[in-house]
Amino acid sequence: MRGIVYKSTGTWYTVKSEDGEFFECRIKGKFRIKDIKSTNPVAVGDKVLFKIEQVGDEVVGVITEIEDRSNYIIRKSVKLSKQTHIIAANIDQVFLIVTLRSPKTYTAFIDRFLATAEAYDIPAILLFNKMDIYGETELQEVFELVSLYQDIGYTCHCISAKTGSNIEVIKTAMAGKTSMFAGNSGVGKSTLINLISPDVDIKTTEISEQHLQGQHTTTFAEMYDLDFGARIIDTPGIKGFGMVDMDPDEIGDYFPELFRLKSDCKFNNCLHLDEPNCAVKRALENGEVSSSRYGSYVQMVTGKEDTYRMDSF
Ligand SMILES: Nc1nc2c(ncn2[C@@H]2O[C@H](COP(=O)(O)OP(=O)(O)OP(=O)(O)O)[C@@H](O)[C@H]2O)c(=O)[nH]1
Ligand SMILES: [Mg+2]
Ligand SMILES: [Zn+2]
Repeated sequence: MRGIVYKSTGTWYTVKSEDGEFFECRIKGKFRIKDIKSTNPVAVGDKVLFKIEQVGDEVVGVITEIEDRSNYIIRKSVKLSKQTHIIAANIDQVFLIVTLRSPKTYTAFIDRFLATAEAYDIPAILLFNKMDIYGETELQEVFELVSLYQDIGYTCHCISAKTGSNIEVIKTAMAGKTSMFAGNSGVGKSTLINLISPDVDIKTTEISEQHLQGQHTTTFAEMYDLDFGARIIDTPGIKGFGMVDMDPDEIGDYFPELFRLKSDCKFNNCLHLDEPNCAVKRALENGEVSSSRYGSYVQMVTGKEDTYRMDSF
């Protein structure tokens, strides 16, 4: 039988078959996934083959095979450990919820998130939430950000999870797909999910991870079916995606507007910092590349994200 993993505890996996029936499954044998040392071979979102076995009086599912993943997100299981934990796989899109106030979402956070999504190969969509509370200056700022990120190629929507404004657009974008929601604490993830699908009770980040800072305990994601034919993956305790280690020379590839300019730089390994005849620096000077984006890029390349990483991104 063929199915998708909706939940995992590390030993048991809840798999939904193509007929829509849920089975509690175990894994048989060893699964090796190329290039990654993972503490868990099967993750939420995985497409699997499984069979039903009779063990005594009990009927249990046994996962026998995992299909190739289109993408997956990981996090280190313990700080500094080489072992990684796969949080979820086969994600069609991720929505980053952004607010200008209560709380303020900084462009450094947005840019790091978007770069990580690029590295993971997951399409990202920006949702500017709490549109109902902004004054004129803030609205102006939202529109500038929308224009900035749309020009780069990201889809943006302005919404209010409180008034329901523009929510249909998001439901349409989600239909038939597996989505994730991310964003700082308080931006409205739970409110939005409750609005979209009132009968799904998702617990998002209720436990403060403060005391666990830097430790990164195992996080289990869970997938939910929404009534309009969408799937949503919830990853408690993660406001972004887990972590990816990026080499300084690949970070530029995850900023689409910088990547497009790279071939015009004098050096093909240009980091766009102090190299001569750099197309990115030129574009920055004439305003074609935004200074906030460039600033985020430099921050990431020069490794100033270490404190940020501690911040359970
Ligand atoms: N005015 C206004 N308030 C909102 C909107 N969306 C959410 N809120 C409020 O913002 C607060 C935080 O919303 P939550 O949905 O709990 O935020 P969250 O992103 O789930 O936060 P964590 O679970 O801590 O990660 C709540 O008081 C919501 O009522 C909105 O569009 N407009
Ligand atoms: Mg929440
Ligand atoms: Zn350059």
